[in-house]
Amino acid sequence: MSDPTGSGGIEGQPGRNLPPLRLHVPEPPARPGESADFTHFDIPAADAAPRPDEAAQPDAMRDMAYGLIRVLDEDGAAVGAWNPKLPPETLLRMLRTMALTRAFDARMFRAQRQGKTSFYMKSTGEEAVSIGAALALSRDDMCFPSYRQQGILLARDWPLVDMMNQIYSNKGDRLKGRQLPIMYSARDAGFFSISGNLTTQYPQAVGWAMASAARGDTRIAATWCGEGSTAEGDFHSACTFASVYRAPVIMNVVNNQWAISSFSGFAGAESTTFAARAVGYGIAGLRVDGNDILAVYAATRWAADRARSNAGPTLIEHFTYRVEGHSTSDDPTAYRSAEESSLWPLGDPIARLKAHCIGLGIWDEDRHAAMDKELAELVRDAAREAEKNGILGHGLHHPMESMFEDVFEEMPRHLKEQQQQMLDEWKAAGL
Ligand SMILES: Cc1ncc(C[n+]2csc(CCOP(=O)(O)OP(=O)(O)O)c2C)c(N)n1
Ligand SMILES: [Mg+2]
Repeated sequence: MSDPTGSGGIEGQPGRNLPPLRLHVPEPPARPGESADFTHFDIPAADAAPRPDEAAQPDAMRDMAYGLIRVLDEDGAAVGAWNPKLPPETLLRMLRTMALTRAFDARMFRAQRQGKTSFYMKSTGEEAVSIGAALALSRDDMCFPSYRQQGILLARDWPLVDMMNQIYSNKGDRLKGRQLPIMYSARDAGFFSISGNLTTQYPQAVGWAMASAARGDTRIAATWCGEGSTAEGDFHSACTFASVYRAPVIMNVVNNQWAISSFSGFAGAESTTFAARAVGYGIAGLRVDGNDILAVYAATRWAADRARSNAGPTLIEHFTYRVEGHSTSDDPTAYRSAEESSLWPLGDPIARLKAHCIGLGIWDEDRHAAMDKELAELVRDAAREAEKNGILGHGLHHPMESMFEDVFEEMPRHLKEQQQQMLDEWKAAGL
Protein backbone atom coordinates (compact mmCIF):
# COMPACT_ATOMS: atom_id res chain seq x y z
CA MET A 1 0.00 0.00 0.00
CA SER A 2 1.75 3.12 -1.15
CA ASP A 3 -0.64 5.65 0.36
CA PRO A 4 -2.26 4.35 3.58
CA THR A 5 -4.12 7.60 4.25
CA GLY A 6 -5.57 7.73 0.75
CA SER A 7 -5.13 11.49 0.97
CA GLY A 8 -2.07 11.97 -1.15
CA GLY A 9 -0.46 13.54 1.89
CA ILE A 10 0.96 12.74 5.29
CA GLU A 11 -1.15 10.65 7.70
CA GLY A 12 -3.60 12.88 9.50
CA GLN A 13 -2.92 15.77 7.12
CA PRO A 14 -5.05 15.24 4.05
CA GLY A 15 -3.45 17.04 1.12
CA ARG A 16 -5.67 16.23 -1.83
CA ASN A 17 -7.60 19.50 -1.79
CA LEU A 18 -4.70 21.77 -0.94
CA PRO A 19 -3.33 24.16 -3.56
CA PRO A 20 0.05 23.13 -4.94
CA LEU A 21 3.04 24.70 -3.26
CA ARG A 22 4.77 27.42 -5.19
CA LEU A 23 7.77 29.72 -4.89
CA HIS A 24 7.83 33.46 -4.96
CA VAL A 25 10.29 34.68 -7.57
CA PRO A 26 10.96 38.42 -7.16
CA GLU A 27 10.44 40.63 -10.19
CA PRO A 28 12.18 44.01 -10.47
CA PRO A 29 9.84 46.98 -10.42
CA ALA A 30 10.62 48.07 -13.98
CA ARG A 31 12.35 46.51 -16.96
CA PRO A 32 13.81 48.39 -19.97
CA GLY A 33 11.09 50.27 -21.79
CA GLU A 34 8.82 50.30 -18.75
CA SER A 35 8.35 53.38 -16.63
CA ALA A 36 10.01 53.39 -13.24
CA ASP A 37 7.93 54.04 -10.17
CA PHE A 38 9.37 54.86 -6.77
CA THR A 39 6.10 55.99 -5.21
CA HIS A 40 5.98 52.84 -3.07
CA PHE A 41 9.05 54.02 -1.14
CA ASP A 42 8.08 55.38 2.20
CA ILE A 43 10.36 58.38 2.73
CA PRO A 44 9.96 59.82 6.21
CA ALA A 45 10.41 63.53 6.88
CA ALA A 46 14.03 64.61 7.37
CA ASP A 47 13.52 65.33 11.07
CA ALA A 48 11.42 62.24 11.82
CA ALA A 49 14.05 59.85 13.19
CA PRO A 50 14.77 59.99 16.92
CA ARG A 51 18.38 59.72 18.01
CA PRO A 52 18.91 57.03 20.65
CA ASP A 53 21.76 57.19 23.12
CA GLU A 54 24.99 55.68 21.74
CA ALA A 55 24.88 53.09 24.52
CA ALA A 56 21.24 52.06 23.87
CA GLN A 57 20.42 48.36 23.99
CA PRO A 58 19.78 47.00 20.48
CA ASP A 59 16.30 45.78 21.36
CA ALA A 60 15.35 49.25 22.65
CA MET A 61 16.08 50.81 19.27
CA ARG A 62 14.64 48.32 16.79
CA ASP A 63 12.57 50.96 15.00
CA MET A 64 15.78 52.56 13.79
CA ALA A 65 16.29 49.59 11.47
CA TYR A 66 12.98 50.26 9.71
CA GLY A 67 12.99 54.04 9.49
CA LEU A 68 15.37 56.36 7.66
CA ILE A 69 17.80 58.76 9.29
CA ARG A 70 17.82 61.98 7.31
CA VAL A 71 19.24 65.44 8.02
CA LEU A 72 18.95 67.42 4.77
CA ASP A 73 15.32 68.22 3.99
CA GLU A 74 13.75 68.98 0.61
CA ASP A 75 14.80 72.64 0.87
CA GLY A 76 18.41 71.80 1.67
CA ALA A 77 18.16 72.75 5.34
CA ALA A 78 19.80 70.58 8.03
CA VAL A 79 17.15 69.53 10.54
CA GLY A 80 16.34 67.11 13.33
CA ALA A 81 18.07 65.23 16.12
CA TRP A 82 20.76 63.80 13.83
CA ASN A 83 22.01 67.14 12.51
CA PRO A 84 25.76 66.94 13.19
CA LYS A 85 26.03 70.76 13.06
CA LEU A 86 29.32 70.72 11.21
CA PRO A 87 31.43 73.86 10.71
CA PRO A 88 31.56 75.39 7.20
CA GLU A 89 35.08 74.10 6.50
CA THR A 90 33.97 70.49 7.09
CA LEU A 91 30.90 70.93 4.86
CA LEU A 92 33.04 72.36 2.07
CA ARG A 93 35.60 69.61 2.50
CA MET A 94 32.83 67.04 2.10
CA LEU A 95 31.59 68.79 -1.02
CA ARG A 96 35.04 68.99 -2.54
CA THR A 97 35.88 65.35 -1.79
CA MET A 98 32.63 64.13 -3.34
CA ALA A 99 33.23 66.29 -6.42
CA LEU A 100 36.82 65.03 -6.63
CA THR A 101 35.60 61.43 -6.49
CA ARG A 102 33.16 62.11 -9.29
CA ALA A 103 35.84 63.79 -11.40
CA PHE A 104 38.22 60.88 -10.75
CA ASP A 105 35.52 58.38 -11.73
CA ALA A 106 34.72 60.29 -14.93
CA ARG A 107 38.37 60.40 -15.99
CA MET A 108 39.11 56.77 -15.20
CA PHE A 109 35.93 55.57 -16.88
CA ARG A 110 37.05 57.41 -20.02
CA ALA A 111 40.53 55.91 -19.66
CA GLN A 112 38.97 52.45 -19.79
CA ARG A 113 36.95 53.35 -22.89
CA GLN A 114 40.20 54.62 -24.46
CA GLY A 115 41.85 51.25 -23.81
CA LYS A 116 44.26 52.54 -21.19
CA THR A 117 43.02 50.06 -18.59
CA SER A 118 40.92 46.93 -18.72
CA PHE A 119 38.37 47.74 -16.04
CA TYR A 120 36.86 50.50 -13.93
CA MET A 121 33.99 50.90 -11.44
CA LYS A 122 32.28 54.20 -10.74
CA SER A 123 30.62 55.20 -7.48
CA THR A 124 28.31 57.83 -9.00
CA GLY A 125 25.46 58.73 -6.64
CA GLU A 126 27.08 56.83 -3.76
CA GLU A 127 29.91 59.24 -2.95
CA ALA A 128 28.32 60.30 0.35
CA VAL A 129 28.41 56.76 1.72
CA SER A 130 32.18 56.44 1.74
CA ILE A 131 33.16 60.08 2.22
CA GLY A 132 30.66 60.82 4.99
CA ALA A 133 31.88 57.76 6.87
CA ALA A 134 35.59 58.38 6.28
CA LEU A 135 35.31 61.92 7.64
CA ALA A 136 33.42 60.70 10.71
CA LEU A 137 36.02 58.04 11.55
CA SER A 138 39.46 58.70 13.00
CA ARG A 139 42.23 58.72 10.42
CA ASP A 140 43.77 55.60 11.95
CA ASP A 141 40.56 53.55 12.19
CA MET A 142 40.83 50.59 9.85
CA CYS A 143 38.62 50.37 6.76
CA PHE A 144 37.69 47.11 5.03
CA PRO A 145 35.96 48.39 1.90
CA SER A 146 34.30 46.84 -1.07
CA TYR A 147 35.17 48.03 -4.59
CA ARG A 148 32.90 51.12 -4.60
CA GLN A 149 34.45 53.07 -1.69
CA GLN A 150 37.27 54.86 -3.53
CA GLY A 151 35.91 57.94 -1.72
CA ILE A 152 37.62 56.72 1.48
CA LEU A 153 41.05 57.00 -0.11
CA LEU A 154 40.25 60.43 -1.49
CA ALA A 155 38.88 61.57 1.88
CA ARG A 156 42.13 60.40 3.45
CA ASP A 157 44.09 62.48 0.90
CA TRP A 158 45.66 59.46 -0.78
CA PRO A 159 47.65 60.46 -3.90
CA LEU A 160 45.62 60.24 -7.10
CA VAL A 161 48.69 59.14 -9.07
CA ASP A 162 49.15 56.12 -6.80
CA MET A 163 45.54 55.05 -7.39
CA MET A 164 45.92 55.57 -11.13
CA ASN A 165 49.17 53.58 -11.26
CA GLN A 166 47.19 50.69 -9.80
CA ILE A 167 44.39 51.18 -12.34
CA TYR A 168 46.94 51.14 -15.17
CA SER A 169 48.87 48.17 -13.66
CA ASN A 170 51.99 50.06 -14.69
CA LYS A 171 55.53 50.09 -13.38
CA GLY A 172 54.48 52.55 -10.67
CA ASP A 173 51.83 50.16 -9.37
CA ARG A 174 52.84 49.18 -5.83
CA LEU A 175 50.73 46.04 -6.23
CA LYS A 176 52.78 45.05 -9.32
CA GLY A 177 49.74 44.36 -11.46
CA ARG A 178 48.63 41.50 -9.25
CA GLN A 179 45.25 42.99 -8.41
CA LEU A 180 42.39 43.77 -10.79
CA PRO A 181 42.30 47.53 -11.56
CA ILE A 182 40.58 49.49 -8.72
CA MET A 183 41.28 46.79 -6.13
CA TYR A 184 43.54 49.10 -4.17
CA SER A 185 45.50 48.32 -1.04
CA ALA A 186 46.85 51.19 1.05
CA ARG A 187 48.13 50.24 4.46
CA ASP A 188 49.15 53.79 5.33
CA ALA A 189 45.61 54.97 4.59
CA GLY A 190 44.12 52.27 6.85
CA PHE A 191 42.58 50.82 3.70
CA PHE A 192 42.60 47.02 3.55
CA SER A 193 43.26 45.29 0.19
CA ILE A 194 40.05 45.04 -1.78
CA SER A 195 39.03 41.53 -2.69
CA GLY A 196 36.86 40.60 -5.65
CA ASN A 197 35.42 37.73 -3.63
CA LEU A 198 32.37 39.42 -2.24
CA THR A 199 32.01 39.96 1.51
CA THR A 200 35.31 38.38 2.57
CA GLN A 201 36.11 41.78 4.07
CA TYR A 202 33.28 41.41 6.60
CA PRO A 203 34.75 38.65 8.81
CA GLN A 204 38.18 40.22 8.28
CA ALA A 205 36.94 43.54 9.67
CA VAL A 206 35.30 41.87 12.63
CA GLY A 207 38.45 39.85 13.29
CA TRP A 208 40.59 42.99 13.08
CA ALA A 209 38.24 44.78 15.49
CA MET A 210 38.39 41.83 17.89
CA ALA A 211 42.18 41.87 17.73
CA SER A 212 42.21 45.61 18.38
CA ALA A 213 40.09 45.06 21.50
CA ALA A 214 42.08 42.01 22.60
CA ARG A 215 45.23 44.14 22.49
CA GLY A 216 43.62 47.00 24.39
CA ASP A 217 44.03 49.33 21.41
CA THR A 218 41.63 52.25 20.77
CA ARG A 219 41.20 51.90 17.01
CA ILE A 220 37.97 50.54 15.59
CA ALA A 221 37.19 48.87 12.26
CA ALA A 222 34.63 49.71 9.59
CA THR A 223 33.57 47.58 6.64
CA TRP A 224 31.31 47.99 3.62
CA CYS A 225 29.48 45.56 1.38
CA GLY A 226 26.66 45.85 -1.11
CA GLU A 227 23.09 44.78 -0.38
CA GLY A 228 23.51 41.82 -2.75
CA SER A 229 26.56 40.73 -0.77
CA THR A 230 24.51 40.33 2.42
CA ALA A 231 23.35 37.04 0.89
CA GLU A 232 26.87 35.66 1.33
CA GLY A 233 27.54 33.37 4.28
CA ASP A 234 30.48 35.55 5.29
CA PHE A 235 28.09 38.37 6.11
CA HIS A 236 26.26 36.20 8.62
CA SER A 237 29.27 34.67 10.33
CA ALA A 238 30.71 38.17 10.68
CA CYS A 239 27.48 39.35 12.34
CA THR A 240 27.58 36.41 14.76
CA PHE A 241 31.17 37.11 15.84
CA ALA A 242 30.52 40.85 16.07
CA SER A 243 27.48 40.29 18.24
CA VAL A 244 28.95 37.61 20.52
CA TYR A 245 32.16 39.50 21.31
CA ARG A 246 30.67 43.02 20.93
CA ALA A 247 33.49 43.78 18.54
CA PRO A 248 34.29 47.47 17.97
CA VAL A 249 33.19 47.44 14.35
CA ILE A 250 30.83 49.33 12.04
CA MET A 251 29.27 47.12 9.39
CA ASN A 252 27.95 49.14 6.46
CA VAL A 253 25.54 47.74 3.91
CA VAL A 254 25.39 49.93 0.82
CA ASN A 255 21.91 49.31 -0.53
CA ASN A 256 22.21 50.77 -4.01
CA GLN A 257 19.34 48.49 -5.06
CA TRP A 258 21.27 46.58 -7.70
CA ALA A 259 23.78 43.72 -7.66
CA ILE A 260 24.95 43.86 -11.26
CA SER A 261 21.66 42.90 -13.00
CA SER A 262 19.90 41.48 -9.92
CA PHE A 263 17.62 43.94 -8.13
CA SER A 264 17.67 44.10 -4.34
CA GLY A 265 14.60 41.85 -4.04
CA PHE A 266 16.86 38.87 -4.71
CA ALA A 267 18.85 39.71 -1.57
CA GLY A 268 15.69 39.99 0.52
CA ALA A 269 14.56 43.60 0.10
CA GLU A 270 10.94 42.63 -0.55
CA SER A 271 10.61 41.13 2.93
CA THR A 272 12.41 43.57 5.18
CA THR A 273 15.16 46.18 5.31
CA PHE A 274 18.86 45.35 5.28
CA ALA A 275 19.32 47.23 8.56
CA ALA A 276 16.84 44.78 10.07
CA ARG A 277 19.41 42.00 9.64
CA ALA A 278 20.90 43.55 12.80
CA VAL A 279 17.79 42.80 14.84
CA GLY A 280 18.19 39.03 14.62
CA TYR A 281 21.80 39.27 15.75
CA GLY A 282 21.11 41.63 18.64
CA ILE A 283 23.23 44.32 16.99
CA ALA A 284 22.32 48.01 16.86
CA GLY A 285 20.86 48.70 13.41
CA LEU A 286 20.53 52.09 11.72
CA ARG A 287 18.96 52.82 8.35
CA VAL A 288 20.23 55.96 6.71
CA ASP A 289 19.51 58.10 3.66
CA GLY A 290 22.75 57.28 1.87
CA ASN A 291 22.48 60.31 -0.41
CA ASP A 292 22.50 62.67 2.55
CA ILE A 293 26.14 63.03 3.61
CA LEU A 294 25.20 64.71 6.89
CA ALA A 295 23.04 61.72 7.81
CA VAL A 296 25.83 59.29 6.86
CA TYR A 297 28.31 61.31 8.90
CA ALA A 298 26.00 61.51 11.93
CA ALA A 299 25.16 57.79 11.88
CA THR A 300 28.82 56.84 11.52
CA ARG A 301 29.79 59.12 14.40
CA TRP A 302 27.09 57.53 16.53
CA ALA A 303 28.35 54.03 15.67
CA ALA A 304 32.02 55.00 16.14
CA ASP A 305 31.33 56.48 19.58
CA ARG A 306 29.39 53.34 20.47
CA ALA A 307 32.20 51.05 19.34
CA ARG A 308 34.91 53.12 20.99
CA SER A 309 33.12 53.01 24.33
CA ASN A 310 32.79 49.20 24.19
CA ALA A 311 29.01 49.41 23.72
CA GLY A 312 29.13 47.10 20.70
CA PRO A 313 28.94 46.93 16.92
CA THR A 314 26.50 48.72 14.61
CA LEU A 315 25.06 47.66 11.28
CA ILE A 316 24.21 50.64 9.07
CA GLU A 317 22.16 50.34 5.90
CA HIS A 318 22.81 53.20 3.51
CA PHE A 319 19.79 53.52 1.24
CA THR A 320 21.04 54.82 -2.08
CA TYR A 321 20.89 54.17 -5.80
CA ARG A 322 23.54 52.95 -8.26
CA VAL A 323 23.27 55.61 -10.94
CA GLU A 324 25.67 54.06 -13.46
CA GLY A 325 26.44 50.55 -14.65
CA HIS A 326 27.93 48.05 -12.24
CA SER A 327 31.33 48.39 -13.94
CA THR A 328 32.76 49.13 -17.36
CA SER A 329 31.82 45.53 -18.28
CA ASP A 330 28.12 46.18 -17.68
CA ASP A 331 25.26 47.69 -19.67
CA PRO A 332 22.34 48.50 -17.36
CA THR A 333 20.04 49.50 -20.22
CA ALA A 334 19.74 45.77 -20.89
CA TYR A 335 17.98 45.05 -17.60
CA ARG A 336 16.54 48.16 -15.94
CA SER A 337 14.43 51.12 -16.85
CA ALA A 338 16.52 54.01 -18.18
CA GLU A 339 14.32 56.42 -16.22
CA GLU A 340 15.15 55.00 -12.84
CA SER A 341 18.15 57.10 -11.89
CA SER A 342 16.47 60.40 -12.76
CA LEU A 343 13.32 59.46 -10.82
CA TRP A 344 15.14 58.25 -7.70
CA PRO A 345 13.51 60.39 -5.02
CA LEU A 346 16.50 60.87 -2.66
CA GLY A 347 18.38 62.90 -5.24
CA ASP A 348 22.08 63.33 -5.78
CA PRO A 349 24.44 63.63 -2.79
CA ILE A 350 26.57 66.38 -4.32
CA ALA A 351 23.58 68.44 -5.45
CA ARG A 352 22.00 68.13 -2.01
CA LEU A 353 25.06 69.24 -0.06
CA LYS A 354 25.72 72.00 -2.58
CA ALA A 355 22.17 73.34 -2.06
CA HIS A 356 22.71 73.19 1.68
CA CYS A 357 25.97 75.15 1.48
CA ILE A 358 24.42 77.74 -0.84
CA GLY A 359 21.51 78.06 1.61
CA LEU A 360 23.96 78.74 4.42
CA GLY A 361 25.60 81.47 2.36
CA ILE A 362 28.99 79.75 2.36
CA TRP A 363 28.92 78.68 -1.31
CA ASP A 364 27.56 79.73 -4.69
CA GLU A 365 27.15 78.47 -8.26
CA ASP A 366 30.23 80.30 -9.53
CA ARG A 367 32.48 78.82 -6.89
CA HIS A 368 31.03 75.39 -7.59
CA ALA A 369 31.70 75.66 -11.32
CA ALA A 370 35.25 76.88 -10.63
CA MET A 371 35.82 73.96 -8.25
CA ASP A 372 34.58 71.41 -10.82
CA LYS A 373 36.95 72.90 -13.40
CA GLU A 374 39.87 72.89 -10.98
CA LEU A 375 39.21 69.28 -9.97
CA ALA A 376 38.93 68.13 -13.58
CA GLU A 377 42.35 69.69 -14.22
CA LEU A 378 43.78 68.17 -11.07
CA VAL A 379 42.64 64.72 -12.14
CA ARG A 380 43.82 65.28 -15.73
CA ASP A 381 47.29 66.28 -14.54
CA ALA A 382 47.47 63.26 -12.22
CA ALA A 383 46.43 60.97 -15.09
CA ARG A 384 49.15 62.42 -17.34
CA GLU A 385 51.66 61.82 -14.57
CA ALA A 386 50.51 58.23 -14.03
CA GLU A 387 50.46 57.52 -17.75
CA LYS A 388 54.17 58.26 -17.90
CA ASN A 389 54.56 55.05 -15.88
CA GLY A 390 52.65 53.13 -18.53
CA ILE A 391 49.15 52.14 -19.59
CA LEU A 392 47.59 48.85 -20.60
CA GLY A 393 49.41 47.02 -23.36
CA HIS A 394 52.36 49.38 -23.61
CA GLY A 395 54.79 47.05 -21.89
CA LEU A 396 55.58 49.39 -19.03
CA HIS A 397 54.48 46.96 -16.38
CA HIS A 398 56.44 45.08 -13.77
CA PRO A 399 58.48 42.26 -15.34
CA MET A 400 56.28 39.21 -15.88
CA GLU A 401 58.69 36.96 -14.02
CA SER A 402 58.12 39.04 -10.89
CA MET A 403 54.77 37.31 -10.49
CA PHE A 404 56.64 34.45 -8.85
CA GLU A 405 58.15 36.71 -6.23
CA ASP A 406 56.95 37.87 -2.81
CA VAL A 407 55.17 34.65 -1.87
CA PHE A 408 58.03 32.97 -0.02
CA GLU A 409 60.88 34.74 1.72
CA GLU A 410 63.17 32.64 -0.41
CA MET A 411 61.80 31.30 -3.68
CA PRO A 412 61.56 27.49 -3.53
CA ARG A 413 63.16 25.37 -6.23
CA HIS A 414 59.94 24.43 -8.03
CA LEU A 415 58.94 28.07 -8.44
CA LYS A 416 62.40 28.97 -9.71
CA GLU A 417 62.00 26.20 -12.30
CA GLN A 418 58.59 27.44 -13.37
CA GLN A 419 59.87 30.99 -13.61
CA GLN A 420 62.76 29.85 -15.80
CA GLN A 421 60.45 27.72 -17.92
CA MET A 422 58.22 30.74 -18.55
CA LEU A 423 61.21 32.85 -19.60
CA ASP A 424 62.51 30.07 -21.89
CA GLU A 425 59.13 29.61 -23.56
CA TRP A 426 58.86 33.34 -24.17
CA LYS A 427 62.29 33.44 -25.66
CA ALA A 428 61.44 30.49 -27.90
CA ALA A 429 58.26 32.28 -28.99
CA GLY A 430 60.28 35.39 -29.78
CA LEU A 431 58.54 37.53 -27.15
C1 LIG B 1 31.59 35.41 -3.95
C2 LIG B 1 31.26 36.16 -5.20
N1 LIG B 1 30.12 35.88 -5.85
C3 LIG B 1 29.81 36.54 -6.99
C4 LIG B 1 30.66 37.49 -7.49
C5 LIG B 1 30.32 38.23 -8.79
N2 LIG B 1 29.87 39.58 -8.46
C6 LIG B 1 30.74 40.61 -8.47
S1 LIG B 1 30.00 42.04 -8.01
C7 LIG B 1 28.50 41.29 -7.83
C8 LIG B 1 27.30 42.08 -7.39
C9 LIG B 1 27.39 42.59 -5.99
O1 LIG B 1 26.33 43.46 -5.70
P1 LIG B 1 26.24 44.25 -4.37
O2 LIG B 1 26.70 43.43 -3.23
O3 LIG B 1 24.86 44.81 -4.26
O4 LIG B 1 27.32 45.42 -4.54
P2 LIG B 1 27.32 46.65 -5.59
O5 LIG B 1 28.08 46.20 -6.79
O6 LIG B 1 25.93 47.00 -5.88
O7 LIG B 1 28.05 47.76 -4.90
C10 LIG B 1 28.58 39.94 -8.13
C11 LIG B 1 27.46 39.01 -8.08
C12 LIG B 1 31.87 37.73 -6.79
N3 LIG B 1 32.73 38.66 -7.20
N4 LIG B 1 32.14 37.07 -5.64
MG1 LIG C 1 24.22 46.70 -4.76
